[in-house]
Amino acid sequence: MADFRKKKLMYVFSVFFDVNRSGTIEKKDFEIAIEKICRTRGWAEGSAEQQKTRNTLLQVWEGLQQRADANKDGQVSETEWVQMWEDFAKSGDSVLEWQSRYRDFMFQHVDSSGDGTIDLDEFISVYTSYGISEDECRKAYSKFTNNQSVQVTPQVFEKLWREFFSSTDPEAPGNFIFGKTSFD
Ligand SMILES: [Ca+2]
Ligand SMILES: [Ca+2]
Repeated sequence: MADFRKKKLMYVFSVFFDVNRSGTIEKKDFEIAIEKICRTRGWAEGSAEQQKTRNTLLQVWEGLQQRADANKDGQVSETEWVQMWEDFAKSGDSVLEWQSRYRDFMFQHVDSSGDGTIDLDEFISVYTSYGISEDECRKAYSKFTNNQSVQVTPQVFEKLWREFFSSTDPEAPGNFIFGKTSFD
């Protein structure tokens, strides 16, 4: 796999999936993510929103585990993660079910106003919660929206998302949708 693509995949692994920084992705990471999201949004345990978030993210985990956890130890290691993306690229599939589920979840999560586009403030609010600086978020947003000239609708987001995971072109706008502007 191209080094550049691998760096992007490892960035997403560490910052968005391995939430507890244990070095592997496991169910616990999703449990923590669910709790954090619901706390941030003020959704009580047992509320409809909390249950929906929980169901969706646990489905993402199950789908990811099924595809990636080759040795069935309940953890997705870095090697397994990269291998899954290699296999995926070779398969010719356009998207796996867990990937589109996670993508749609993230879109709805970031679009907190629910107007069908991700604006800069919404982007900053969510991506800084993953530890990315506000300045970096601004730069990244500007890059993938071509200086805010592109409206981030679900269709645009889907295209950028696909670019992030597949493109080897360092200038592809999709490279920046996870808030990072350089992978050197
Ligand atoms: Ca972990
Ligand atoms: Ca494993």
